[in-house]
Amino acid sequence: MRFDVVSIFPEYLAPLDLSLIGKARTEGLLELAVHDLRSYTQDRHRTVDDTPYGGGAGMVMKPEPWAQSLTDIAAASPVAEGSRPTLIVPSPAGEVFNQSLAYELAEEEHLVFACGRYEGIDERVLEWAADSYIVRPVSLGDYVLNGGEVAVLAMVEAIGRLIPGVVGNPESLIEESHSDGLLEYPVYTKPSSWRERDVPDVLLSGNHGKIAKFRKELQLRRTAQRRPDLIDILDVSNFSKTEKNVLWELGYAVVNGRAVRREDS
Ligand code: J9Q
Repeated sequence: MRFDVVSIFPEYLAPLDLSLIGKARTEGLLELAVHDLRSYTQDRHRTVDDTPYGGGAGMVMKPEPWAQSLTDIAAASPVAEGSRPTLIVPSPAGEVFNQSLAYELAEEEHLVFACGRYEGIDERVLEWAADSYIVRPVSLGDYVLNGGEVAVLAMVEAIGRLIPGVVGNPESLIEESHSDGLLEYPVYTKPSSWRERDVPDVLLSGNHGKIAKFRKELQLRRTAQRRPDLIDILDVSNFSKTEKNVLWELGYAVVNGRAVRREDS
């Protein structure tokens, strides 16, 4: 798999030389190049931004340096004739990045990331790029970053680790893929008693049936507390009597295979 990243702050992407992704690059499992947008400018000041038409705060990234860089990168793309690389544009106005999008993008042969700064990239770049790329504006979530670089670090890690051979222990990946739409249960290690806090007894019992039941209950409790939006979309049609009882205790009834909030009374 090949990744290209275009940024006016290429040093921001230095963490991709380290750890899991750095090792995968060294081992040839993935190719990654970072390009300085300013190297595609033509003027003596290497200008990448200008004032917005129509007024408003801040600056907008000029189209031509983007066109120069994206043309070069598309020309060197490893994708087959008649197919297009994917251009990911980090933007708070994009579709939200999640694990299912990570799986989808991990199937691609060539991903190009365009890191915007300031108020964003001239919109015509995204329209123009659609001739040679599948263009996807992507958001990391509803908060404001100064630019796309940190979003790209997160996405490259989430996608890169799904490439076969990148994660040393593939059992971790299999376990994740079987994740059941609930938050993970809490984990503990030695010592069993630490600063007057004990690991729950059941985890020391060796009773694997009881342990599984205990963990599922904790998953349900913390999901209801922290991510009620996940409870709303949960398929509970195959839930056991005890699991349904936990949901009831948490204020939910089971209706048509869904957990629905009971009236407060
Ligand atoms: C480029 N706020 O924010 C959330 N996901 C992406 C972003 C973002 C931003 C500014 C520029 C990306």
